[in-house]
Amino acid sequence: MVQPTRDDHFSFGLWTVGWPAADPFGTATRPWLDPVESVHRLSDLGAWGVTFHDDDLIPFGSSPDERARIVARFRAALDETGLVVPMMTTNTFTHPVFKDGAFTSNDRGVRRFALRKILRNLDLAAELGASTYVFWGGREGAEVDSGKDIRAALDRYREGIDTLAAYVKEQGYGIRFAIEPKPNEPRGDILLPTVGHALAFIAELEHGDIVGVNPEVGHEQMAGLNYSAGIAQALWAGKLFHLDLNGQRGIKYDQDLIFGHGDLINAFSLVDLIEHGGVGGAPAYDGPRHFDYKPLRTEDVAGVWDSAAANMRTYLLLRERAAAFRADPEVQQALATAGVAELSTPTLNAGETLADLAADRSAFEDFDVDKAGERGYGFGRLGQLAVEHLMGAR
Ligand code: GLT
Ligand code: MN
Ligand code: MN
Ligand code: MN
Repeated sequence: MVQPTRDDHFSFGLWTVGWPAADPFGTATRPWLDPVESVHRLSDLGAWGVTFHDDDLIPFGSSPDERARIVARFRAALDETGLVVPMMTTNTFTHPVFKDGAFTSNDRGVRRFALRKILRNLDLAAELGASTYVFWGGREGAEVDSGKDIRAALDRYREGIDTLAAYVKEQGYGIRFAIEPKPNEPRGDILLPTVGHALAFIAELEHGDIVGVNPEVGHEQMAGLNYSAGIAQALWAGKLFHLDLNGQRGIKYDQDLIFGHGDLINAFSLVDLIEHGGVGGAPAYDGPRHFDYKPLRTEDVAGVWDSAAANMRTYLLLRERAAAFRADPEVQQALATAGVAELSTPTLNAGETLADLAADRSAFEDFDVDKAGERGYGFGRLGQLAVEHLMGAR
């Protein structure tokens, strides 16, 4: 039951297990990891997919020949293991050229270079069968307010995304874009800092039909927000195209901990939502369960693979606990007491007009506000039942 299989659709970024653990205060603590080895190890652990930035696989500045050779070797590993590439992305943040951003750099030459770098990687994504292309704009931002014209930056962001989306449609690639919000780090303030900002931006695009979001647990929590509530709104908008699972403990630097190694109660509600939040308890989201975490800097190579397995195991355990929570008659009773299902009934009757409502004395003149005000919803009891299931106490 807690043994991952391909059907679970777990995927990992090459940059996660492959992180050599250099941070702003110290050098790498682990050796470079060959992407081909990562493919084999992830496959052995029961993962289904692998994702990557262009530069994770093909070092920045490689010649066309080198590029072709590296891709062919990587492809052979995919063929051998059966691992798929469900998502790809571009590194538009490591090289100094991107220090003021890619789509939104004040330097127009940098913006044009960024578009070219992404364009050729979109061709590779199509070649490898990826259906989602992520845009994490970590360098799209500023530290000095007067140094960045935010409205112009949003114009350029929109121009960039629309130009690339038009290309994908023209080529018939069948790729959808997913914007990944983050409030800060590495920039002091990043554009499109939360799921809500990204959804509002997408509504302004010409090709917004193929653009959604890729929310990361830690990034929303860095902004003090409720991740599973943000995921619910993205689902409601029809825009949850992908997600990044990890752990974060409060409002601080981006921790990228193992999934569940942070706000475990919110991780529980997230798994419950995506696994059972659809019609009749079906999954509400059927895309990849993608882990974007970093093995702790203190771990050796064995610890890297332990931690990769831990992400999947935690997810599966939460899925088990959420199913038990839903099946528990006391939980069903508590849900009824709380009126959770009642919220799905429209507030007006079918065909009822505002005049009908105004004429309905039971809605106002005869409505017993004091009695309605006395109702106990029992949310505390419901929350405790969730915690007890989570703790394996029920
Ligand atoms: C980077 C970032 C992640 C993004 C990756 C995609 S790169 O590691 O911190 O959250 O998902 O570009
Ligand atoms: Mn992160
Ligand atoms: Mn990260
Ligand atoms: Mn991420």
